[in-house]
Amino acid sequence: MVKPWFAGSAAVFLVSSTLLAVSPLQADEKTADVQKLYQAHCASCHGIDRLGGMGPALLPGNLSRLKQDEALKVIREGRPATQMTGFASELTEEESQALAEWIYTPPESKPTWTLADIKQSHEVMHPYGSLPDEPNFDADPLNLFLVVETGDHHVSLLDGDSFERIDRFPSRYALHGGPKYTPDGRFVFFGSRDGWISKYDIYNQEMVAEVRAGINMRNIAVSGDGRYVMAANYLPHSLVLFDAHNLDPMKVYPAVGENGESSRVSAVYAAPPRGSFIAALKDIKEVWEIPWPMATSPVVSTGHMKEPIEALRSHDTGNFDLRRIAVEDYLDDFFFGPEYRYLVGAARGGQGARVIDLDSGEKIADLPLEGMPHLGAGVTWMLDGRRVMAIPHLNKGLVSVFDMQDWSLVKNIETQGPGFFMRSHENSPYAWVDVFFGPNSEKVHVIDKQSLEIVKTLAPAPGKTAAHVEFDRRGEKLLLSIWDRDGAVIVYDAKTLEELERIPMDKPSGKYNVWNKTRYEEGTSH
Ligand code: DHE
Repeated sequence: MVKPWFAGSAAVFLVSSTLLAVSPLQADEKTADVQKLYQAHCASCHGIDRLGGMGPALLPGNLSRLKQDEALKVIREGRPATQMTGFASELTEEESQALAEWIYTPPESKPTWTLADIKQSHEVMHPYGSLPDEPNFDADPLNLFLVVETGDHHVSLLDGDSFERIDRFPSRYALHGGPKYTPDGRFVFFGSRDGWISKYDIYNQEMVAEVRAGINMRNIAVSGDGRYVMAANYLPHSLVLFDAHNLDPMKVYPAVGENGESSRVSAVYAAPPRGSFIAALKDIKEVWEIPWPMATSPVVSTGHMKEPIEALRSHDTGNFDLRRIAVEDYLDDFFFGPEYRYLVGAARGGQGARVIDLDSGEKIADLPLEGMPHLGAGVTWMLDGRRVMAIPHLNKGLVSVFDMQDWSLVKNIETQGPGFFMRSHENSPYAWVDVFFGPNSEKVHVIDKQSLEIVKTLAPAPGKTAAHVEFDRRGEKLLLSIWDRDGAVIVYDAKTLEELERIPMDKPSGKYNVWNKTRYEEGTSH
């Protein structure tokens, strides 16, 4: 059965209580009134059809991170440091409330976003090759950090040695997923939940190109040679391929299974040793692999991938043709072994995880994981000569450690609540995991990677969520976010665990070190 287009929206059909209390005719009138209000006050920025414009899209799927009472507050008071002004003097409380409810209802007809729409959204501010090729700063260009600040939708560029800010620039509304660097670390691509891909030139601190891949996007991936970008969408159900130079759209892959069913795309990943993109499909039992053309020379050759990554590729078709791997379950949220031969995917509905051999397409193991393992947050390290992977759970206070040779469970480490992100570094004896959900969200655990015991629990800002760690390129220092409007990024000594510095930031979320990301460091996400 083909799913309705809005399936999975966090706020599916939030029908207004005021609408329920009235007759269908009155309800129609109310809807017409609120639509008029929307067209008069909101459409010029958010689009006549709520698909977004200068402001974000106002559709249920896009608003899933914003509670309705927060939306009402934004309508009344505006959003600081953005173009969104408050409408308290122009709209009555009732009108504001009606608008805040209506934007959480699906539109009458299914929104579309075609290749023509993508092309029309495309803007190149500085064509590839038009800006100087040398960094205009003295900092080590491979030890920079990008910090996404979700409070006022900005990004900070930090020197990874001095922690001075080199730049702070506005991002699109609600970035999600890690920004992805080109292998030389010069350019970075950001993806927003609204579907925007923004390419930023770190050496010149300029946004160089933008394009909108979809209406509700999950994330983006960049090919191992930095030449292609792939976007994964919930709405429409598609993957979209771009030339990374100027973000020219190349191809749209409608997400339709062999059986004709349409699917949301949960995420797309780059698998550099295979020379391919791997996509997770939410509503069909398939994993997709799309190989990119082979580069003429290897581009990344260090980090825990000791071989030049392009040379490791096990096939050489590279023609962007789709390979479908049939799987037994709906697989979501992936983790990959270091060589990208094995994929670990979480099965829908808390049914554990499956290990798939990407070469043969066969399932080789079931991982006994109850609940919701957050595989995207996993890290690996060597324990007694064997590689292990560790993952937190989204609904349990546990970190599960698996042996990646025989996929046996080594240990379940109990934590003070469910965690979201886990991080380490090859040079650090510790792995860090937050306690994102529940009453202990101010806490962060430090786990000894050899004894598998929690050796320290920090609560650096009582009452405020502390989450997401990223190490510097050498694994000597690390950054931790205090996830609050009056927040900060805290710099720690990775060995002594002493706090070194606190850099004020506006609700910082993820942090991304150029070296760790481009070298596929074992303790971080890619
Ligand atoms: Fe994320 C990465 C999925 C909710 C912040 N998140 C990812 C990735 C996936 C994912 C598949 C890896 C993609 C990548 O980096 O390219 N996230 C999901 C969900 O399915 C989930 C649970 C529900 C949803 O509605 O999307 C979800 N994520 C959240 C949040 O609520 C977070 C905490 C706040 C926010 O900004 O939305 C959040 N997700 C992040 C961050 C990363 C991320 C900061 C990148 C982490 C990294 O270090 O790479």
